[in-house]
Amino acid sequence: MRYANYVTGALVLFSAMQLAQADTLSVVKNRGYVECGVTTGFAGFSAPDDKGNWKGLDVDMCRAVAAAVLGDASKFKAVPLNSQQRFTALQSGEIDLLARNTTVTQQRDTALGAISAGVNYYDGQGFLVPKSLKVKSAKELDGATVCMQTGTSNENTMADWARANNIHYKPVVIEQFNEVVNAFASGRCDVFTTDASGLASIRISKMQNPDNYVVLPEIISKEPLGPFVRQGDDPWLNIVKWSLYAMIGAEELGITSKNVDEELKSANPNVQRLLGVTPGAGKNMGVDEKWAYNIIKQVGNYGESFERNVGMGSPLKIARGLNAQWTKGGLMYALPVR
Ligand SMILES: N[C@@H](CCC(=O)N[C@@H](CS)C(=O)NCC(=O)O)C(=O)O
Repeated sequence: MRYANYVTGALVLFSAMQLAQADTLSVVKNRGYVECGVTTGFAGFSAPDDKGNWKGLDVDMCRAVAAAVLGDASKFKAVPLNSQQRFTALQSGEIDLLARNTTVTQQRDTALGAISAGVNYYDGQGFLVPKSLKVKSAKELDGATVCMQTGTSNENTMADWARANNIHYKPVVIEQFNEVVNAFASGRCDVFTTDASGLASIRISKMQNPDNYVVLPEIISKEPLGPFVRQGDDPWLNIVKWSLYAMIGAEELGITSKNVDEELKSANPNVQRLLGVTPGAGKNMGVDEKWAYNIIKQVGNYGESFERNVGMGSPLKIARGLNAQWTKGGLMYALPVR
């Protein structure tokens, strides 16, 4: 019921706004920065550091688009949004881009006036529990109180999974992220359910003693997370989509923020096209031929961003898993720039 209201409300707002800003590229160029929807603070994916600079794998999407369009990765404004607020902010034109652990689903990609621009993290929904609960498997959660956030895909997935597995649970659904976290930390609920990446982040950055908590082995859904833009603005959709592909493709080609200047001399035609040495890709999108060079130089390739923000070089220590390159058994596969 709650979810239905949220969807209906969003649709009403969408039709009222009627794509007020169809030409997002011009709007962004004139404004001089990208308005980028992120979370209210989710370590590793989108959170401000102690100096107030927004960092994370999703924030790198904001930075990549800023680098591609404006030549400067710092020219974006992070707009913090909770799960419930995100699609309305996109529909109303408050943001140019939603880059915030958002699962691509058929409904979101069609009926909300939003459209997916790719997947920057393949995830699945899981469960975080205190070790004191003495539960080793999600199958033992019958009778548990389960915390989750309003307006997430996690609400419905939890209900579907519980029904299928004949598990009865008491949902505690809260709109503000920090309030759900506090409800869980204080024992108001036994379990926190959301994307496994989110659970890793919550465990490390929000729990006073991470060692007292464990993520259960079951992953109950596919949660392909990625950026969204408004429907009806294909040139902008292309820019966001190809900014992500530039990062993924650069990793496949072995181009990094460190060696990108060297790579300008590469004899590989794929490298030459991506870096704008052979022009065309920039013109096709109405941006500078150095669009991908600027992304790679200032933000790094996908692997660099992954390691720095959520991988082994970060507190989260998440393995590449499904997010490895397709050449290494993962799902990250950039479409070719040619
Ligand atoms: N991938 C799921 C869940 C994403 C989500 O919003 N997760 C919560 C985690 S509990 C979150 O990011 N909260 C941060 C916030 O609201 O600022 C979805 O797209 O619905």
